[in-house]
Amino acid sequence: MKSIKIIITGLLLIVANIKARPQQPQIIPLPQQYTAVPQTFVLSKNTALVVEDKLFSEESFFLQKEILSRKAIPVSRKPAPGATTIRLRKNNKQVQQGAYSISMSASEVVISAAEEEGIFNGIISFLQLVSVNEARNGSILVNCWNIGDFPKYAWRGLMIDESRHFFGIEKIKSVLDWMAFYKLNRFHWHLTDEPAWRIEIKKYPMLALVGGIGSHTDSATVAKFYTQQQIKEVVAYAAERKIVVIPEIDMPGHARAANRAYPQFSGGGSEKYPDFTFDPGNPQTYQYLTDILREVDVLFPAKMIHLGGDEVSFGNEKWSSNAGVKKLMSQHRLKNLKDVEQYFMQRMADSLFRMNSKFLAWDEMANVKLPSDKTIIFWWRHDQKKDLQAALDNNYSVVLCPRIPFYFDFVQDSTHAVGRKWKNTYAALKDVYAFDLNEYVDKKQQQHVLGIQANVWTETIISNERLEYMMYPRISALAEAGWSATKDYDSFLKRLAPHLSLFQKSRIYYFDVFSPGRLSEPRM
Ligand code: TNX
Repeated sequence: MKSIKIIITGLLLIVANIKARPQQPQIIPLPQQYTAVPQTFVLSKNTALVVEDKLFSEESFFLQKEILSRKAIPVSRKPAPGATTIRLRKNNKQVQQGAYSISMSASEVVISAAEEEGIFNGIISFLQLVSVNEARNGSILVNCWNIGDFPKYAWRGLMIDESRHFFGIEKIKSVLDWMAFYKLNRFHWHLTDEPAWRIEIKKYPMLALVGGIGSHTDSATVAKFYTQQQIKEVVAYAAERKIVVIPEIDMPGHARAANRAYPQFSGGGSEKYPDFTFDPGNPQTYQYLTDILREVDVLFPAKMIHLGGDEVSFGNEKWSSNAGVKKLMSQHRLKNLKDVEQYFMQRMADSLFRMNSKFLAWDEMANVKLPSDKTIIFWWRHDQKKDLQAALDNNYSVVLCPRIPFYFDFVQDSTHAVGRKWKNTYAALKDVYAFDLNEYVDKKQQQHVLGIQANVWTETIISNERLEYMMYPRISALAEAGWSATKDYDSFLKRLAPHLSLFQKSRIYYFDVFSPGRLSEPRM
C-alpha cells in the first residue's frame, strides 16, 4: 500500500513537472535546435564529471568551478555507482567552429563537440539550465533537453571605452564573466583616446604615467592604467572563457593623451579638439607608433589590433600648414588631407602585417587600399550606409556596430535622460534584439559579415552602477541577435525574466525592462 502511494506521488510529481515545463530551454541565446526530454536530471555532489578526451580538460575544470561558485555544489571527477554523470565527449562530426550538442537523460548529460570552443559553448548552455534553478538540500533538478547548436556569427563582440572613464580589472573580469555566460566571444578594449592612455608601454613609460592621468570629467584624477602584467591577466581570464581580446590603439586622431606624454609626435588639433592627432609629417612618428604596436602585439595573442582611424577631421587642420605633411603630399602625390590620413593608415597597417597581425579600423577607413584578407572594418555610422557598402565592395570583412541600436552609451528607454539619443531614437532592448542583417546587407555580400558588436562609450558613464545599467540586459539581446537563427521577442522576454534575478544576485544594477520605473537611471 505504502509503495503504491510512493509511486503515485512520484508519478504526480513527474506529471506536474512536465506540465510546468517551458516550451523552450531556459537558454539565452536560444539554441538552433532543441527537443524536450520528459525526464529530470539531478545534479548533486555525487554527480561525476567524466572528461572523455584530454582536449577538454581545461573546460572541465571551468565547469566544475562554475557549478561550485554558482550553486555551492562540488561535483566530483570520480564516477560512483548509481550517481548521475556529466560527460564531455569529442565528436568530430560537429564541423562548424563553436558547434556542440547536449543530450540529457535522468542519469547522464553528454556534452559533445569537435573542439574546445564548441565544448565551452555546450558547458555554458548546461550552466544556464542549471543557473535558474535553486538548490534544495544540495541538489538541483534540471529539466532534460536534447540540443544541437551552433552560432550564426563568428564575431559576437562587446567594446568598452576605458579611456574616457576607467573601471579597472575587477570590473572587466565581471564583464568577461557575463560575456561568457551569453557566448559573446570578442572583447574589444578601447584603451587610448583623448582623456587618457590606459596601457603600459615599456619603451615609452610616460604614455601611462603621464597619459594615464585624468578622465573625460576630471583632467586631474591620478593616473589609472593597466600594467603589462594586468593585461596578461585579463587576456588569460578571457581565454579561459573563450573570449578573444582585441586592443584598440586609436590613431591618427583621438591621440591627445599620448601627445601630452610625448609632444614631439603631435600633429596638433583644433580649438575644440586640442592636440588631437599624431604627426603624419614626422617620419619618426611611424617608428614610434610601430614600437608601441610591437609591445601591444606581444601582449595580445589575437593577432589583430584595432587602429581606430575615426573622426580624424575633427582635429587635423594643423596638417595643412605642416612642412612635413606638405613634403609627404608632394612625394606621394596625395591630393588632400583624407589622402594623408589613408597614407598614414596604410603605413601603420603595414607595420601590423609585418607582425603577422590583422588591421582593424572604424568605417572612416572603408576606402583605404589594403589586402582584403587582413583587414576588418567596423561600421558604426548608422546614418552612412554608403560606408558599409564601400567596405563590402572592397571585399573587406566587416563587423556591424551601428550606433542605433548597438551603441550602449545611448539610452534604452524614452524616459532616460543621461545618456545619448539620436534625434528621438535610442537603443531600446527590443531594437537590439530585432537587429536583422538583411536590412543592411544583400544576401550575396553577407559572407563578408563576421558578425555584430555593441560599443559602450563612456563619456556619460563614470560609475560601475551606470556601466551595468547600460549593459544589462542589453547584452542578453545582443547575444541572441548574434547567435540564433530564429528570433521571437516574447519568447526572449520569457527566458530573460529569470536572468534579472541572476543579475540581482550578482549585485549587478540593471535596467528592469518589465518594470521600467523600478530601478531608476543612475546619474553619470
Ligand atoms: C563616436 S564610434 C566615437 C567615439 C565616441 C562615440 C560616442 C567612434 C569610432 N568614435 O569616440 O565616444 O561616438 O557615442
